[in-house]
Amino acid sequence: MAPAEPYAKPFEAVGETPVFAEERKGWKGYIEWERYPEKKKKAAAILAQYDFPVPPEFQLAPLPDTNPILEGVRWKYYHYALGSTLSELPHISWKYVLKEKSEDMIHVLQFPYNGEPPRKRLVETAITPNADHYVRNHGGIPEIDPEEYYFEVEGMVNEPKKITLRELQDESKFPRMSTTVTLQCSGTRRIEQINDYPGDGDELINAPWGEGAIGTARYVGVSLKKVIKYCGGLKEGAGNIEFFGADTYFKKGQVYNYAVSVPTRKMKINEVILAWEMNGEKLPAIHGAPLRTVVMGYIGARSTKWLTRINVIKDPSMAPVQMKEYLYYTPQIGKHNATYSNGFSIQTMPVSSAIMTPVDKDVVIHDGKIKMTGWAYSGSGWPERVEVSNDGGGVWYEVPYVQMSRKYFHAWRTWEFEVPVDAEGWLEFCVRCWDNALNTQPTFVRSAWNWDLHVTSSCHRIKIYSVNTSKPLTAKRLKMYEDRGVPFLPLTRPAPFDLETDEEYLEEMKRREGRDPIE
Ligand SMILES: Nc1nc2c(c(=O)[nH]1)N[C@H]1C(S)=C(S)[C@@H](COP(=O)(O)O)O[C@H]1N2
Ligand SMILES: [Mo]
Repeated sequence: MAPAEPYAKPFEAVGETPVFAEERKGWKGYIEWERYPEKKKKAAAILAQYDFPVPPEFQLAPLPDTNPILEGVRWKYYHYALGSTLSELPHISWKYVLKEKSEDMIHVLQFPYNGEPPRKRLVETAITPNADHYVRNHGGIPEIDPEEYYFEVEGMVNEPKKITLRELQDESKFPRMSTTVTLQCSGTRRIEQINDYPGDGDELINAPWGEGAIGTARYVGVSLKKVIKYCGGLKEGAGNIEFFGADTYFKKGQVYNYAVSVPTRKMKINEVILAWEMNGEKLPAIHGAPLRTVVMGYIGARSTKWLTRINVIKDPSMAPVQMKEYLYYTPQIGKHNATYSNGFSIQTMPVSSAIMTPVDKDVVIHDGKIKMTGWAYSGSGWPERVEVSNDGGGVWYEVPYVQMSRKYFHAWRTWEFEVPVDAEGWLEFCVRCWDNALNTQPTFVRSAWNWDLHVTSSCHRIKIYSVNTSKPLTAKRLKMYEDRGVPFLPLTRPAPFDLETDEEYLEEMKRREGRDPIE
């Protein structure tokens, strides 16, 4: 790996000066960029003075065996470079990780924070405890006093307004809504694409997610439709709704606030909620407190945290996260012919699923059935059937519906299943989900590999070493290990005893008529 570039200037010196002021009283870490083009220019000029460290190579090289797996040095330096309003954010954000997340999270990226829970625990409950819900941030975590909180609604609405949290929570003005929703990052299971064929690393590291960048919670809030109505409804020609977050985002030397958009249709069918409560608790800071959007069935990226502004526009947002990222390319498109317009813009999450236990490369001792657990999800419907194969996708077994968690319009189903297994040795298991419209999943990672490494929705595969004790010889051999106190693992260690006595061998050979025919 090439050493990081030397820094042209000492960042600490710059980091102590408040070059850019806080935008609002009671808000910490929020610089408004989108309303002030001059300020954006100034920030770009500051950033241009430095040689920032290059992102580490983590795709062509093995992933570091550390937790956090990746640190995000470059992104920290972006924040240091812009002065004291942002320079403390890497530190503050990490404090929230320690405070609000489970101790054993897999910290895929330290800053901006990206983390997923341990595989086994994620599917123990159909509703994910807040402390275990994955987190995907593009910047630092702003600290916002709920008493000082408001968001603006503007653009193609008849009566633009500022709405405080208190007002939004006033039930005489806005009826409440509560829905169980699965959020899934479109980068979920990216590591499988990387392992087969590396792709775009992106500047904000395209995190090497496993199967845990998905979580389910019950959110309470107000339907965006009610808020738009309160603002006098849409103006003629309104087509999309843009959401802005308070966090600062960087792309090719420019600064932005996090921003994305969804079609107005999504609001009209009550599939966008402005939420302040998650699983009966106040929305945690790391998940967007005091208020975030939750967009049902769409990739997690559209569910904007630390909401500052709702802007109704005609066409989809031209903010980088909407226009330049979350694109899905065909196999004819690679690094050197990808553009922003020639990829799909990923909005609705396709059907996907994963086996969470056992995990890849496990050695499993069983008596003819291996218990598996996992999840299944569809952004455009709900999982109707889950199937597991024990031979890499030839024969599929249906998971009985009683072993799947209940159906919701907008959430995953967790499942468990005892898969019949006869063979010994390495077996490839895979899972696929069918949703209510009979959509299912591509068979191999290769069938769906794409340069941007999004949406790894092919059948999730794991290799398991099967040790089947319903076979008398296997049961006997395991007993030999036990009786002699010989460790069973690692699998590759040779057995320190004979597999058969000479007498047993000769007797068996006689029964088999010897090695060769007699005549
Ligand atoms: N303001 C803001 N909103 C954001 C993001 C962000 O970085 N900033 N990340 C998005 C992405 S890519 C995902 S997958 C989800 C993750 O939500 P969670 O961290 O609450 O699980 O938040 C989305 N909303
Ligand atoms: Mo995401």
